Amino acid sequence: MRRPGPHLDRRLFLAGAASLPLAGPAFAQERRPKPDFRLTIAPLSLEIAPGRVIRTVGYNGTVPGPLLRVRDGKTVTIEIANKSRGDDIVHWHGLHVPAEADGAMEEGSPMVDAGATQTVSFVAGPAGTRWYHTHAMAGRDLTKSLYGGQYGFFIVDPVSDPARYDREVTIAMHHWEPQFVSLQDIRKGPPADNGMEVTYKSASFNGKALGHSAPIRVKRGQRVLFRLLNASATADAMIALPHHRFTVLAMDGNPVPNPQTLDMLFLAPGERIDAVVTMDQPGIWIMGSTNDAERASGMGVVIEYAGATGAPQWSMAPMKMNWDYTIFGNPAPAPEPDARIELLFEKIPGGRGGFNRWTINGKSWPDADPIMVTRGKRYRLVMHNLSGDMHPIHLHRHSFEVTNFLGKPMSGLTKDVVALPGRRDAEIDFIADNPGPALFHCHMQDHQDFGFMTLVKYT
Ligand SMILES: [Cu+2]
Repeated sequence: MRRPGPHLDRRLFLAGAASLPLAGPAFAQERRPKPDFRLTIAPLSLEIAPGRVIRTVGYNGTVPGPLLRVRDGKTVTIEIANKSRGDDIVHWHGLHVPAEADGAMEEGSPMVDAGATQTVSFVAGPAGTRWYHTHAMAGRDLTKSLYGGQYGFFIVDPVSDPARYDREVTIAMHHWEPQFVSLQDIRKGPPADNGMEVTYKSASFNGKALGHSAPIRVKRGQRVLFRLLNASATADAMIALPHHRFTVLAMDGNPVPNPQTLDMLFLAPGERIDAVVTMDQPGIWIMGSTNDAERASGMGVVIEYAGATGAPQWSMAPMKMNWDYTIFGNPAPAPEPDARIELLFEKIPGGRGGFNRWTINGKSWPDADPIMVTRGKRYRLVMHNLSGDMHPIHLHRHSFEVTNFLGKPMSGLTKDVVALPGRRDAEIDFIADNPGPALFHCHMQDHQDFGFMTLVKYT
């Protein structure tokens, strides 16, 4: 009896070796192109202030994650390595990408399993301040999804940019150390049946609490473009820079028809504002939340003029501002849509210690009725917020035009998140121009996780 010995082994080996030259070119073709960007999802310790360490998860060891920047129309390839303990997914917020690449499991994009690597490729666009963030679910786990540090800017540069500014500063705002509280404990006289809400102990601009990052150093006369992003899971932001004014050029990355110059800016979770500030008040200033307690918890950054000395100043009389999108658009009504779709948003109170649920036309995700559309048609979503809470409404893979805000018709303002105040109505139009399922949801992490979500589906 012959035993299969080294001889046979060598033959097998040689056969394998002999085939290598043939397999070589095919193998080379199968190799993935070198990615333009690599994102590694991994746990990290973020020191927002000396001794104040947040244990969280982020991209490439930083919070925010790296700035990804590409030219409009370029095909971009991104390799995502998930070195965290949980399955995750990265969403390209505001980009018009196919459903498979969008980073939303509800649309059928694949999760990045814990320990796995995934390569995603898409054509970048439209131009503007976009961002990327985890689209995992958090539910009751306040360490997950956007409660943590998985967010970053994704800037798509226009093919030609008339740059009306001297320099650019990106600021991603975030709130940290979330905790569930009963609304009954933080406010007086709310309905007793309301469920848990989320509050935060600390906040940051670009991952650092106010006073603990290098100041933004400016020179007199400089025009600074701030690209602001509210990357908070659930908290809105009202921002000011005392004695300076913001000229709003773009919202959610899209140029506004009527740039406005304002003392304060409001950003709901998910929203971006591009605003230019002319630096004409030498000194050392705090740019930050208009809410004193929130600023004290870290929400701000120091702006320092060259040659100025002294402590950073915050000098602003408390102001109330009703944020109104209509001033950035045109008063003329938008063209009539092909169809109007009525959407009612309601809260099912969770009761003390419970969780509120959210419904769209009476149903929560995953039972909510899809919004059915036909390619090429223009749809108007007529939204009625029957709850007392503000909802930043977001549509994936499409932009929309705000066509009515709080009863006022308007046109020309293109966004991908619209903050709909409690017990008010708004209308948004979109062209069904990107077939495949597209997620429509509230950007409040706790609202979307508890039912406030449905899909736009193409017939
Ligand atoms: Cu909401």
